[in-house]
Amino acid sequence: MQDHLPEKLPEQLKEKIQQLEQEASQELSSQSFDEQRLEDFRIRYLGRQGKLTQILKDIGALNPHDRPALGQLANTVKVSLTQKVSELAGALKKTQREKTTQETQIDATLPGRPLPRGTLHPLLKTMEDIVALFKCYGFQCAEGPEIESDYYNFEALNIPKNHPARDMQDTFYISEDVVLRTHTSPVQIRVMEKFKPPLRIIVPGTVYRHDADTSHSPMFHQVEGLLVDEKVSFAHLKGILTYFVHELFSKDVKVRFRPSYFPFTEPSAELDISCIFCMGKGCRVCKQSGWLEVAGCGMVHPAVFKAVKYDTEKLSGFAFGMGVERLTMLRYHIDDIRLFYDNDLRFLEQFQ
Ligand code: 2U9
Repeated sequence: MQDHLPEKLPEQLKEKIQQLEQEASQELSSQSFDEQRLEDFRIRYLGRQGKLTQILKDIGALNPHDRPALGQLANTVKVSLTQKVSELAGALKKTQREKTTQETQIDATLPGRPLPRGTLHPLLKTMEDIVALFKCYGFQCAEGPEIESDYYNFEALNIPKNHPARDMQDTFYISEDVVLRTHTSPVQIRVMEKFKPPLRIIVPGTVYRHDADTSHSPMFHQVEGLLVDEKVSFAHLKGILTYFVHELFSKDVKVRFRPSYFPFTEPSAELDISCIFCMGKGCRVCKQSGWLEVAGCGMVHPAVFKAVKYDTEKLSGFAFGMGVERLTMLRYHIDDIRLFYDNDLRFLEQFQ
């Protein structure tokens, strides 16, 4: 009967099973397991090619007489090992779960982390402050396109064909008839075309001129204003702008209106304020003059009213314009216009 193994094998197999049990138990208790090592262990002993599976196969080849006792022994070891592996796997899973919970658990007793607060860009802050002041005097805010037709940017504003402002050197042309607006004044034209007087509008916006140095940028910002009604005089213009300067800077600041020229206003003036750095005594900022230029202004030119079909006999109005960069540089003592556009947080965070 060559099906069965020789007679001395049962004893050897029994020893082998006992040895295997000892070896496996020792390995289980002496090593630290992670999921992968435990799986390797399981495969090594209990897998299809595992040591214990091999022994079970050998038992199958024994004399039927020897099989039950050894079979039982091997099965007891198998059940015990399987149970130990599954217990260890459960324990590993539990530790992993606890670790994850600890890592993700929210400690509600911890003080909250402060969120970094954003701030308005200093230019936007100045624009909003100016607009807010004029709203107090009954002005309404208006806005319009940055890409404009030659008509709205120049023609309707009494800027003739040969005027230097139209020069390629000063204006960004998109095509022969289309420009990047050089001032926000086209918005006032559009508003006048749409609405009848009385009118009080304040117009903040971005404008473009071919210019760049420490005090000029090709893209900059303006706030312009327009008031149209019957019997509006230069005295009203002086009154409102003086009031505005006192609010934006201080009541101690003096104002003066110096004759000037703009194609869209007549008469025209520059608005100067006493130097806020030297109180009018003369310094580097005011170039020893004691005065700072802050805005241009004047009475709306009749040619502009004609362009929008307003009755020049009955109506009059005043207009003004100011550069937001210049005013902001004066307000916060900034000496280089490029700081506004660098987006350097060390600069911007100073305006909390
Ligand atoms: C209409 C009629 C008149 C707006 C005006 C100025 C004078 C002026 C400059 C200030 C500094 C531009 O940013 S700056 O370089 N502006 O001096 N602007 S009067 O006059 C208008 C506007 C619209 C319909």
